[in-house]
Amino acid sequence: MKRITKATYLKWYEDMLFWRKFEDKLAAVYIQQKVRGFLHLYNGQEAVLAGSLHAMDLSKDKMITAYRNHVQPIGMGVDPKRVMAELYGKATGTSQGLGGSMHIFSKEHGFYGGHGIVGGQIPLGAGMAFGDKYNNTGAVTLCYFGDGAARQGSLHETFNMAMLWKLPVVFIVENNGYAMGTSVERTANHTEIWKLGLGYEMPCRPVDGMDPVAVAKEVDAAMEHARKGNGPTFLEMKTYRYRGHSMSDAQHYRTKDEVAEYQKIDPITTVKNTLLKKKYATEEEIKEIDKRVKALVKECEEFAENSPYPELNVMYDSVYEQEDYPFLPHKL
Ligand SMILES: Cc1ncc(C[n+]2csc(CCOP(=O)(O)OP(=O)(O)O)c2C)c(N)n1
Ligand SMILES: [Mg+2]
Repeated sequence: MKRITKATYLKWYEDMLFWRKFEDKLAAVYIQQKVRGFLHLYNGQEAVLAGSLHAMDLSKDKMITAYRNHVQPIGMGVDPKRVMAELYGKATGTSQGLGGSMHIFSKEHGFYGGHGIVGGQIPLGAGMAFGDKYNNTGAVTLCYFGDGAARQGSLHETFNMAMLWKLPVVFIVENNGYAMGTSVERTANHTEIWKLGLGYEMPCRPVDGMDPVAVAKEVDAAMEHARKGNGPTFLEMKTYRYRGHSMSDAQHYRTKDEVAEYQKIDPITTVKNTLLKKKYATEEEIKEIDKRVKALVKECEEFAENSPYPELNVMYDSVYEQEDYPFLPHKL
């Protein structure tokens, strides 16, 4: 694995803080109705992404996830201004403003969405890995999904085939404790989701998803395993989301104390404390980073605000049309 150095911790702090503040800004502009539709925020789960990115080879590896998907493409190199513009529905967005919050996508950066069908991305992730194995690219796909998605039948079909064909994919469940308002305890007779891999003899492990170091180590080992042709691994990231499922969630299913408990092990605070303890940064230097983050979030907001909405024709350009399509005659 690439060494975890002072530079890594500094990057983790700045990246994670930026992702957190980016999401906070989205929450604010959503309330002002500048961003519409559904909005699912990643606050609390940042260490999963930070650790994963450390293990990836961004020149070729791929990522696919669910609808909690604004900051992953940013981590993979997509311009955050374009992500914010996409959420605003503006022409300068990653999908010309036609995708919105749940469908950020950038093939160029190896980020394949952005999927609203719970568990829909699990077979798609295996398909991407199949393509890489077939074409001998040496790339590995990281396929993320939630604890709720882990209960979908598509997981079982995919795990079976991924093992049979030894596909270069790492399945990562981000167990944040809840699927909308339904706790993991209420969805199954056991709560150790990683054990679902055992039935397929797939290597599987639980990981502290609040610690980017633990995440980086486990994702790196799983990616190496896949790159050597040994097939998939299933990792359960034990994590937590601070905000509601989406912006319309009143959160009656949990207490404020529960959220506060997890905030005590917040990955951003932990990394900041490490920076200070190891003397990798002074309080002053941390303030400088905080300032840079604030300025970049502002830049994203201004870019999105000042961008035009798409031209009307874009809507038609994006619809499949075939004049001689053999429609069946309609019968009442
Ligand atoms: C097939 C399908 N069923 C139901 C829904 C409605 N739905 C949207 S999100 C969600 C919960 C998913 O929770 P989880 O997988 O734990 O992800 P998290 O939101 O916690 O990241 C449900 C049931 C959906 N989008 N797709
Ligand atoms: Mg969940």
